Amino acid sequence: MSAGPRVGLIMGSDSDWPTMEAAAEALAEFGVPFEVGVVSAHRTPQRMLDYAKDAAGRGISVIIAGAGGAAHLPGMVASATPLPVIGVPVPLKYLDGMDSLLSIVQMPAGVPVATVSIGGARNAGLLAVRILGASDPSLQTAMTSFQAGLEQMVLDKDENLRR
Ligand code: RP5
Repeated sequence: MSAGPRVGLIMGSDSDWPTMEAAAEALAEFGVPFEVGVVSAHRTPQRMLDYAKDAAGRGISVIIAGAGGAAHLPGMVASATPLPVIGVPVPLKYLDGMDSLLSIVQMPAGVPVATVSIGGARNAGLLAVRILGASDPSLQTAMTSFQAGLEQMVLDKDENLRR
């Protein structure tokens, strides 16, 4: 397996980072190597196409793309790569992120983007881990332990409430 990044974590602007950082944290928790970059569908369209076209050849297996407002980055990247793309709707000042969500989720047939919730970057990171885990037994085992931890957390909270 390549020692290079396996997940490409990109966003339309550095202003998206406070939201997207949670995806990076999730990937780091599982020890998944990733790269981070700003790739704008509207301001750097050629860079976006180059990134999408080159990613698989560079050993990237999953792309997480976050954008806000007229959030075309995830869909456009998905149109130019065979890799799975996870879209993160970044909430901006207006419209509570509904604009971002609808821009990302309503893809035409044939070009899928796995869209997480508004601001759901942590789940995007965890979904990337699950996708990689389908062909990486140690990662899948780590995800199973993580899920057991979630279950235990709920059981502990339940027990605390009952005291
Ligand atoms: C989108 O425009 C970016 O993803 C960001 O969410 C939004 C605003 O970008 P900035 O004006 O803050 O650079 O393309």
